[in-house]
Amino acid sequence: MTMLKSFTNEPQTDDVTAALLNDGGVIIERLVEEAVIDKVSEELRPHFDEQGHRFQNDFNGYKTLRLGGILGLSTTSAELIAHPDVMNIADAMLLPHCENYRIGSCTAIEIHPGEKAQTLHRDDDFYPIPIPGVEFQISAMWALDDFTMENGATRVVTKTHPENSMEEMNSADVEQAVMPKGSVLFYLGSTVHGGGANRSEAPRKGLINTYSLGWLRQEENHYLTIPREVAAAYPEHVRRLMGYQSHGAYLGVYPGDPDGNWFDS
Ligand SMILES: O=C(O)CCC(=O)C(=O)O
Repeated sequence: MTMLKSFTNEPQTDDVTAALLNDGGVIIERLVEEAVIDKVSEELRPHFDEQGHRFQNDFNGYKTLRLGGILGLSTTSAELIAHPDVMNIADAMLLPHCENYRIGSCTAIEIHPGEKAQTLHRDDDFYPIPIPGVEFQISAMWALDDFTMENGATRVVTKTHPENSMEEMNSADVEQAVMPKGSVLFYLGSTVHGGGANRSEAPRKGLINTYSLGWLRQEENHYLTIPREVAAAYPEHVRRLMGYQSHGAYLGVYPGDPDGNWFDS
């Protein structure tokens, strides 16, 4: 059981964002068909096996496989990354503070049996200057397997207050995002969270996508991570999410900018 609010049956964006702002995290259950999830998992599998170990360290763990640059590895992942309901939540949360937003990072994470719980952390902390009342990003964590208490469902410190120090966090407020495969957990950039320990016998696979305000530097440099021709083959709304768009008339302009912000377009 999780105390995080879980919606089913096409919830209203307002209800989801209200729960997200109130609790720091919220789940929409079974937002996509299992077939889509299975296709993403199938596309990622060889990459997990070949290079998933490269990201192992004290923070990510040594029994966890990870992958970045997901749009370069799995074209089906765009169905999750640019899912219309995710875009609605991101619009509501981020557009009050920017003209457009983009992917911060896309990371696939497979936590293997025996992995310990990840250190709790706050994603917004890598931006050096906080702005009270402004979330720099939101995250959408897709369950590519069922997420259970035993297999390492993401831990979320509910009602995290951005001004609280990590030491002030109460372990009683840590909830696990238990959810069936195909569900998505949203949490705020200010929400303290981390991967859970895997005490089960099978791996737990998830895909976390962050969306950050358009005037911030992206966590993962998509122009250099996703091969140019792969990026070009995606539809415009996905290319824009990768960062192929300027923010207003002055930030990140380039020849071919889809809004015509380059001086000679
Ligand atoms: O795997 C998870 O459930 C969360 C991972 C996470 O928060 C991170 O790696 O930053």
